[in-house]
Amino acid sequence: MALGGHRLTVTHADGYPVHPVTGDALLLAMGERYDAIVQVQDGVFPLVAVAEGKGAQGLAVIRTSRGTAPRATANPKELRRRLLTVHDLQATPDVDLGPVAPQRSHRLVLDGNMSTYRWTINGHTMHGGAPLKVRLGERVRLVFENRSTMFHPMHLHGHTFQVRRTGDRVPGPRKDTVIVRPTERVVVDFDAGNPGHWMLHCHNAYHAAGGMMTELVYER
Ligand SMILES: [Cu+2]
Repeated sequence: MALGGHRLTVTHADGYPVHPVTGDALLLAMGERYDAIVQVQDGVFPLVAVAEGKGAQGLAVIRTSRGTAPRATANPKELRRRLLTVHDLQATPDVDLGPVAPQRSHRLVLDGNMSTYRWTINGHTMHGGAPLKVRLGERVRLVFENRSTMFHPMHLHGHTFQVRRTGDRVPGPRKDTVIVRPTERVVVDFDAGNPGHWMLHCHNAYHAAGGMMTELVYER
């Protein structure tokens, strides 16, 4: 998404503060939330969200003075300038989980295709796979590997995680939903501090309904 004629300064990811970063466009998925500050100019401007992999887009209009409204097909040049992604962001120290070594790690291979419309985690749909186990007090690592050609915004209930940037060591933002792009590997860490049975699923509802869900459970 982008706002024509403006730059965006992202300040929060899924409600958690990040060191502010300025760019022209922002990549976000179903379930993700970003806060951004813009210095609104004088005029009428298109706020455009372009759907990945489709020839469709959404439009809102920001108006601060008289002028002609942009067309529904408005295509601001900001969309082709600096695109901010989750990997540009870093949590502020007050919400950084710190460099604790994970005591447990789960690998989650995301797969599926448009012809069968069966979307899987480690080869299983929700009803076929074993739950992911954790124990109270552990630092847990989730490693998402996307082997499909679709984006998967992965969302964990009951917890927030910290995305690890390149090399798995650089701390990224605190979040509860993270996009895993095709062929991408994304690493997140969280503290297991909320016993229960929690869903972990793709936030593209069509993919979740097609099977891309699993459960996180606490061992005693
Ligand atoms: Cu998905």
